[in-house]
This record gives sequence, C-alpha cells and structure tokens, in this order.
Amino acid sequence: MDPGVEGRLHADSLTNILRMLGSRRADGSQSALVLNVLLLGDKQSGRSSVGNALIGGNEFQTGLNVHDVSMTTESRLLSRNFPKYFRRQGAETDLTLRVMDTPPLTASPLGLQESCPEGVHVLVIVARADRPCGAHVQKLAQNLLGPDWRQHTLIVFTHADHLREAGLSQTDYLDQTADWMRALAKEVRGGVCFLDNRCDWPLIVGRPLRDQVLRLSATNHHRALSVRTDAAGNA
Ligand SMILES: Nc1nc2c(ncn2[C@@H]2O[C@H](COP(=O)(O)OP(=O)(O)OP(=O)(O)O)[C@@H](O)[C@H]2O)c(=O)[nH]1
Ligand SMILES: [Mg+2]
Repeated sequence: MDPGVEGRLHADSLTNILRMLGSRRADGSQSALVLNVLLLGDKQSGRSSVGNALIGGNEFQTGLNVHDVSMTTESRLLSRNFPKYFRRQGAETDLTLRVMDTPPLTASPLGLQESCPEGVHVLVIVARADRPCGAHVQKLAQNLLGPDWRQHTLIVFTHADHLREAGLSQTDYLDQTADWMRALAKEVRGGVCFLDNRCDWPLIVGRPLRDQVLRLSATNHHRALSVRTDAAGNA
C-alpha cells in the first residue's frame, strides 16, 4: 500500500478512536464524555437513591408515598454534567452522566432505546443487602442488552448500614448471599460496591460510585451496548 495512504488511514482511525473516547476538541477546548447509565433493581431496592448519589442531587424521588406503595411507576432520565471531572489525552474532560431509573415492570426495550439511542455504557444492578433480590434481573438485563451485559455491569448493594449493624463484613455477606448473586458478583466486570444511602449526602457518597462507573466504562473503551428490541436479545 502507498505509505501516504496507509498514513492517512492510520490518522483517520486514530481520529475516530480519539473522537470515540472523547478527547480534546480541534480548538483545544476541553471535551466531554457522555455515559448512559441504566439502573435496574427490584421495587424499593434503592434505585432512585443510587441515581441521586450518581448525579449528586435529590431529583430522583425516593421513599414510599402516602399509600405506602412504590414511588417510581415510570422510567425517569436525569442528566448531570461534572465539569473537568478527569483528564484524558492531556485534556480536561467533562463527565456527563445520563442516568435512567427504570422500575422493573416498566423496563421496556423500546422506551429505553428512545431514551438512550446511543445505547447503554454502564448497567448498575441495585440490590438491597438486607433482603433477597429477585434473580429475574439477570434475564431482564440479558433481554435489554444482549449476551455481553455482564461486561458493562456493576452491582450496588444498598442498605449496607444494616450489615454494619449486624456486624457482618462485606465479604461475609457475599459468602452468605444467594448462589446466583455470589456467582454474578464474580462475573460482572465492574465488581460490586456497598452503599449506605440513609444519609442525605449524595454529593459525598456519589464520587466513588461515579469513579467506579467511569473506570468500568473505560475498560470497555466507552463502547455502549445497543438496546435489543429484536427477538435475538430476548432469547
Ligand atoms: N437504611 C437505608 N435506607 C435506604 C438506603 N438506600 C435507600 N434507602 C431508603 O429505602 C427506601 C427506598 O429507596 P428508593 O431509592 O426510593 O428505592 P427505589 O428502588 O427507587 O424504590 P421504588 O422507586 O419505589 O421502586 C427509601 O426510603 C430510602 O430512603 C440505604 O442504603 N440504607
Ligand atoms: Mg424509585
């Protein structure tokens, strides 16, 4: 191949990679990385609290309503920009998180595809440490995101304060939890984290979680998983 052509091809692919990774703009100003984060978990698992920790706010409604029933009946998407959150390729880069809180019964592929046409970068499975979590969340994740979903997933155990009160370490907890959850915790690329979301301090507790989301996405080169609306994803 003509070395000039080869050089151009190399430069083109490099440009594409840099664009994909969200590096410095041509004018030298800082760039932004936009990550779509999907929250899946049982009713009252703490999804909205985790969403608040991620965005560093209180916009996702949490708790029970006056009739003691679940607050969230439909999916909600909230977006937050964190200026100059990290450096990449020598450039200060904004992190924009688009967090989708999806109640179990309303998690439809079409709705998700509409909200996240670019796909999902990170799936956060939210489970309570003080209650069993339904194994169906795995099927739901597979249906929505296809067979590679574990590569884009991290598990957040909420209500970690109950473990502390019971004198149980996180390792002990994982040893004693349901077989499928223990297996899944080892399989997901993003690992697990334990949150005590009792306190009203999402700005403080959110940073480590945001960092974990960013690290996981980076290990996937910020590739998003397309939302499956076809039968193949629902096999
Ligand atoms: N003690 C304790 N309470 C928590 C924790 N995380 C969430 N909660 C509480 O648990 C309840 C449910 O939390 P939400 O974040 O609303 O849970 P959700 O999954 O969004 O609930 P629905 O939308 O109703 O399905 C709320 O009263 C929260 O304040 C935690 O880590 N520890
Ligand atoms: Mg909720």
